[in-house]
Amino acid sequence: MSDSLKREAAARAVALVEPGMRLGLGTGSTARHFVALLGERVRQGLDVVGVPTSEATRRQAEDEGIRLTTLEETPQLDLTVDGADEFDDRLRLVKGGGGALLREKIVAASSTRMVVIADSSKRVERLGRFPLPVEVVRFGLASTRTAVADVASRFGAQGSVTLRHAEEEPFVTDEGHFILDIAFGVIAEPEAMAAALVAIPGVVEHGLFIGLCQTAFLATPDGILTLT
Ligand code: ABF
Repeated sequence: MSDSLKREAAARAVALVEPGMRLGLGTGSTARHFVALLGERVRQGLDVVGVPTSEATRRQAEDEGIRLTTLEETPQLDLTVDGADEFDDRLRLVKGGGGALLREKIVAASSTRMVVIADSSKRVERLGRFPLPVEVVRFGLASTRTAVADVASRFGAQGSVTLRHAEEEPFVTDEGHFILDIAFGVIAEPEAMAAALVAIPGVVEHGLFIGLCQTAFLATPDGILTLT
């Protein structure tokens, strides 16, 4: 999907921003357009504050001149705009392909409204096409991985549970954790599986975002589609 379509979806989200808003700033190539377009409006005088969901977004927002805050200073946000790896028509999302799922989920859960911006290739009938990221603490990795694999197979995983790597080394998140990616195919019962995953002691979070997103702006070759 072309970058200009992603930018159009981002532009729809920027149009929702009002003066004084407290914003969650997402991560990824689509959210990057949102931060860039927001930066343009800020330089035209729009006064907002933002909480970035990753160090990458923090750097971009600082370069754009967007005033930043933290959830300590600003625990309640008005609007979070973020990308997704896949989503269904009930606006259940899988996120975390970029490795920022933990901060993304904390920020989304602290927001009155979450808007997803994505290209239409991310829309699926049933979740599970994209491997589900699960953020885990480093201690006890082998035990946690076994427990995650047990849950995954109970909920229909067809493939493996893989420790994510970046350039030969295990990938480490902004919060200092590892990520396990579960190859599913189809996630049979997302809600029940989410509950089973968080019940494992070494699991910090998973990439299923359920009940957090109210609106999606989808870039399609025919224009922007809004899902609510
Ligand atoms: C973040 O960036 C993630 O949760 C998701 O992994 C990814 C989507 O990126 P893109 O917009 O580049 O497809 O939102």
